[in-house]
Parts: sequence; structure tokens; C-alpha cells
Amino acid sequence: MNKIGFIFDLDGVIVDTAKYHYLAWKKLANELGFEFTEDQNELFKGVSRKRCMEILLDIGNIEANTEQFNRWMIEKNVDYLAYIEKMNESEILPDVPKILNYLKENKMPIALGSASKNAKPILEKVHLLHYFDVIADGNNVTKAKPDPEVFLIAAKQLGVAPENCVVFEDAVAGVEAANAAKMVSIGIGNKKILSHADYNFNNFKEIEIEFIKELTERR
Ligand code: B16
Ligand code: MG
Repeated sequence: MNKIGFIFDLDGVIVDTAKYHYLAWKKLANELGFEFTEDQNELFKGVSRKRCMEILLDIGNIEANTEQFNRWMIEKNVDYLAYIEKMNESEILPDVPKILNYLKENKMPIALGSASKNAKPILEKVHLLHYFDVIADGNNVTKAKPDPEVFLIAAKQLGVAPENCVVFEDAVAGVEAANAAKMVSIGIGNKKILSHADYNFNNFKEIEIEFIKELTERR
């Protein structure tokens, strides 16, 4: 078996925190006097907090100075953290532990590659933090996905060449980032939307251990 690094996105891959991001952004939008729909929330997936704030203000046609912009971002995050506080193992997406256990048992390096600045507390809440050798997240990066920076940092910290890394992603920007990093991209979710991924699965229930084994043997 070759040494392959496995990099997991967080929101939409390990847990579905998008619903909490949505509720927190919606509350802010409503306070600012406009609606924010679940469809619009799709634009926020995999996108940095700052960029989300910019898109939200565009939707509401609102101009903000830096002080307001930062204050609203903090407000949103405080509301989001209240949801995170209540999370537990039941929110882990189906069969994620099956893959993590297999990788751990076979001593494969595992990293998180997420845009979130709240990644560590979320992994702690759902009791998955101990699986990860490396956490690359919104706190380490200067350039958001689709820039490959977060995945390249993860690979470097794992000590694995980018071309020997496999990325699990649910967002178009994330798949593009993995491809730009010359990593194997695995799209989790709608195949039509994630058509640029090297492989596609609707969820981890569809991923057989045999497939993971093949990835480690082929490279
Ligand atoms: P935070 P991922 C992303 O997570 C979310 O999909 C995106 O909606 C969010 O804005 C971003 O994290 C930043 O999150 O506000 O917690 O720093 O998919 O990259 O794991
Ligand atoms: Mg995601």
C-alpha cells in the first residue's frame, strides 16, 4: 500500500453545518430587513465567511462600512456558535466513521481541509478530532477555495506530495481547488453540479472500502 494522504472538507462532507450557517445568515438578513432563502444559501457552501458576508449584502442591496461589516460578521458567528454548541455524534454524516476507521487502521495520513474558522470545535463536538493528523482550515489560509492553498497546506503538513493526496469535497469551489492542487478529487453530492471531480458519490454510504483500497494501490 502506498502512502496516500486523505483530505476531508468539513461542511457537507463530515457534518451538515450548512443548515446552521443558513439559520444564522437568515437571522442577520431579516434583522437587516430582507429575506434570505435556502436556494441563496447554496451560494455560501465552501465559501469563506467574509465572502459570504459580501454576497449577503449584495442580495440585500446594502452598503456597509468596515465597522458594520465586521460587526455583522461577528454577530452571525455568535449565532452560528450557539448551534454548534448543541452538536453531537448524531450529526456525523452516514458512513463517515467507516472510512475514517479504515484509514486509521491502515495508518493513512488524514487531514481536514476546510474554509471554516470553527472547524476544530465542530470536530471536538462530534468526537472526531482524534482521527485527524492535520487541521488546515480558515485560520491557516489567506486565499479561499477555489485557490488550492488550504489543500496544499494540508498536504505539506501531512508530508505527502499533492499528487498523492485524495480530497473529499461537496462544493464546486472545493473540487476546483483540489484539481488545481493536482490531487484526486472526489465529489460528494450531486454529480451534475460536481462534474469536474475525478470520482463522484452521492454520499459515503456509496463508497466501498474496496474503492479506497484501490486508490491506495493504484498511485
Ligand atoms: P466559518 P467547508 C465552509 O465550510 C462552509 O461551507 C461555508 O458556508 C462557510 O462560510 C465557511 O466554511 C466558513 O465557515 O464561518 O465557520 O469560518 O465546507 O469549507 O468545511
Ligand atoms: Mg463543504
